[in-house]
Amino acid sequence: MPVHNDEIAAAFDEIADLLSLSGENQFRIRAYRRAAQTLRALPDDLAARLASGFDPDRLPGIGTDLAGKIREFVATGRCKSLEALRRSVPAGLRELLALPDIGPQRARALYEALGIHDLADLRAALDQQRIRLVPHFGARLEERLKKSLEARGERSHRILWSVADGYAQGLRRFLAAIPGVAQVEVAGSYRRGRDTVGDLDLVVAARAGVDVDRALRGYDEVASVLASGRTRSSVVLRSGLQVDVRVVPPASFGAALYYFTGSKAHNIRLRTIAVARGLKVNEYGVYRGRSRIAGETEESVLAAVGLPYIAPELREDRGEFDAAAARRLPDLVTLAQIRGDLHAHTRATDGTASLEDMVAAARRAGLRYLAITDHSKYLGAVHGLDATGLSRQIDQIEALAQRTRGISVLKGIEVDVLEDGSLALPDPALARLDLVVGAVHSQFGLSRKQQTDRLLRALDRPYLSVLAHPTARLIEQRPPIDCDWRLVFRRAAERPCLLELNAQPARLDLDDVLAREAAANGVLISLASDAHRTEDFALLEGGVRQARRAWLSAAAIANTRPIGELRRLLRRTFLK
Ligand code: DGT
Ligand code: CA
Ligand code: CA
Repeated sequence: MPVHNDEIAAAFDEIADLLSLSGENQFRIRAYRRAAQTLRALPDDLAARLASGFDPDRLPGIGTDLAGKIREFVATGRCKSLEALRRSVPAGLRELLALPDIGPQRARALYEALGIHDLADLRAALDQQRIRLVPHFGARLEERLKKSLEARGERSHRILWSVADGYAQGLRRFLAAIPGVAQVEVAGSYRRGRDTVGDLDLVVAARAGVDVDRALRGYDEVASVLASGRTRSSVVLRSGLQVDVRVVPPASFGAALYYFTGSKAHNIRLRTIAVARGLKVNEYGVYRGRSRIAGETEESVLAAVGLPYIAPELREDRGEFDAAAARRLPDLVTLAQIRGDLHAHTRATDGTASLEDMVAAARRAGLRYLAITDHSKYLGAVHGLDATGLSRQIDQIEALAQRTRGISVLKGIEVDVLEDGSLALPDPALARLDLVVGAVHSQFGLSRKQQTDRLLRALDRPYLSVLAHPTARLIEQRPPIDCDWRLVFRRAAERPCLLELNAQPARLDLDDVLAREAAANGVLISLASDAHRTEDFALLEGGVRQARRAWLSAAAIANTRPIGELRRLLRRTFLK
């Protein structure tokens, strides 16, 4: 069986985790982490390269020792030293590292003080309030751990919005084609634009007598049927995704769409408001006594309780009713308002397309400006640019900008924010750029204090225009870094430095809650694709969805500005 890069990378990450749990020195641990990153970023399978005589120690950050392990893994599918480590460290201890507040030191402290071996032990200790007894832990950390454990349970079977979208579109088309079906919408968390989706909820308006349930059971992706009936069906697709379908008469479509869009908390609040006005709301309409006064459209439902339209992205019971009642709902940003993109890669580092092709693709996507921000040298995962490489790219961009019409090309870099908050390239190398995008790509597990200091120090560097994907989370794969965001937001606002809302589907970072808080603290947002391929500018749409969930209007987003204004803004981010 061929061994894929991902599997070797996962083994190296596991070794790094286990080494850190056994208190091994940081240098060795980092070497494994960097090697894992390198492997994940390779465009082709290393096993195939080895077969044709390639020596893995020619890869950046991979020395003889790691090269030997790669060869062993490719040849035998195993890694003996990993197996030895697994025997010496309790298996479940590594699970603890997946929690945002727990790094190796805390995991070991829990193990030594309370004999906590795994998440189940942790859960029990939390229930018994024993965690606060461990030195340096305390009741507040206990509370946070409880929350992240709950969030984890909820998260484990959620899929990315972008993945759900593939299923949703197919289902919508299928249901819409059933004779007698008037309207179909995908509701639930999908419609609210949450970054992950638990299951899909579709609302169908159909004439009486149309058997939507039977048609659905004939959909070729259906693996099993959970519930079946005239008005509601639930099925599970082959992928494991659950789909709930509700069928209502056309006159109730708005009310049903409203009800099944949720969120639950939003619905409950709406019902309370209705009750205070002597009305009743359910999935069939709004009622005064027995008479139905609204329900055909969502607007009619809200109007019946005296409110203007509330966009689905806002329906989380996070203040939208008060804002609606005061007629102060935000004028939410739209994709059409995004004029440019401040984060994109080319083949010069880990992108797949040339500078020229990326710029042409951005123009085709309707953008008026594009910043090229390839990686700096430090990140072991890719062939990053050093000062000389960057200088050469700057020349290329200037030459290209000269002969390009219809789109402005900005000179940038995505430079690593190192552990001490310094940047991976010296200031003079950055001075010729239009913008500097800083990003954390390593040392995700630092304590809250260390991580906050790191970002605050980065924000004191003379050249820093944008902090990219600030929390460094990867949905379902890596928790956000721990940080006192309020301090970072305040510093970013006064400096100024933009904070990014990265539109990669697994990042969507800042998330909705933090992006809203950042904007409330006066921070301007860069809504960026982080494109690595020419197709990636389409990802901006998902970023806009998250921005809308964050209550952002065009004014809160830097790259809705015309190029002249944007350039002035970027110049202010350079402190000298
Ligand atoms: P998910 O599937 O976990 O990503 O999240 P949702 O929001 O799609 O939740 P889901 O699929 O359980 O239900 C879809 C919508 O139906 C939900 O957002 C609001 C509505 N709903 C479900 N259960 C209740 C309920 O008990 N009360 C009220 N008022 N609404 C509910
Ligand atoms: Ca759902
Ligand atoms: Ca559902």
